[in-house]
Amino acid sequence: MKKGSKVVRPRPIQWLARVPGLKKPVLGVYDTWLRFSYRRLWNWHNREAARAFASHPPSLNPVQQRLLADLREKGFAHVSFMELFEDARYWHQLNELVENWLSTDAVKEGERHYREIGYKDAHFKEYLVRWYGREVDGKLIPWDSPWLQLALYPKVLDLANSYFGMYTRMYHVDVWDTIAVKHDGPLIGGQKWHRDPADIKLLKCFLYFTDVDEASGAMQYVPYSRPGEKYGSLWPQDPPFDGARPPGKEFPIYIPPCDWVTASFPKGTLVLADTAAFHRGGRAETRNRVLATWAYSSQASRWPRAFRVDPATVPVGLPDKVRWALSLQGVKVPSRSAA
Ligand SMILES: O=C(O)CCC(=O)C(=O)O
Ligand SMILES: [Fe+2]
Repeated sequence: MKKGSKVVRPRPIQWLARVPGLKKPVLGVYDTWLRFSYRRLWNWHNREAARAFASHPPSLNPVQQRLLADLREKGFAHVSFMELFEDARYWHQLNELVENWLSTDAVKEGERHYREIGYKDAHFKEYLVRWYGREVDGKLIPWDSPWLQLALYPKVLDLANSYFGMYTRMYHVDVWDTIAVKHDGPLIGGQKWHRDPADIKLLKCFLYFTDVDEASGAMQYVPYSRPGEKYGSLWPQDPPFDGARPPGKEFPIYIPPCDWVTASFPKGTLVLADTAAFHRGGRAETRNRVLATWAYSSQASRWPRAFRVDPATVPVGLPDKVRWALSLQGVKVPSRSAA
């Protein structure tokens, strides 16, 4: 397995790999099998989620249908929050939460530190101040987290599930403040062209709380670069272990800039992208980019969820799609009244 990959192996494999002398052979054989079988067994691993979804297909409104058509066609879509959610109060609530967060000392200190010295020896995603924190932390978040609720909002979740043709698994949620600083250091983290590692089909959402353009680190995306498409076989992922990071110099030779799109949109835009395709973003130079972001994979994904929902806060009687999204199927959760 590639160093640094976060893939979770089954318990028995983990135990066997702890026996002295067995680590290398056990992981070698297991990982070879996983690499061989992941794509081949993807539909099989997702069969129950697909069946459950097919037995209760959501009915999508015209806006959702347009987004779904765009996603299917090119892996990329956008819409204004108001057009999709039709709820000005909800938008103002979220916006106020973000404004309050941005004015906290912790965020201001994070921005100041990166602008003054942090950027000099940054090598991954130090250019972000994050509401919840690094992906690896598996942070415990409460059920009523406004950002979790946004990611589970039926209009968005139904769209994600329709794109996958199954009940999806939500694996990431956060709010990012992308710090603007002009410098000539190397591109780092998500600023370099890459395919995400979490699955062979993905859906990431980005809700803008600032106007976003190239100077504020807008994401760039290559339509038709998902597996199986025109650019899909260039620098493929290594599923389920890793995405891909093509060499920056060669990239524009194989994929000319006229085939890239830039997610420059006003505040209040929701951007949706299948990030198994090539994308990059987050090199802000003049203005910070502030967005909420969350992501869905298939159920087959071996990638760890970046957060945990505090089980004591989860209500009973959740819809199936939410239970699948949070892997709560079959899990008994205590009701609030019983607590
Ligand atoms: O900051 C960006 O626009 C890039 C983000 C990214 O690569 C990702 O969320 O997978
Ligand atoms: Fe990415």
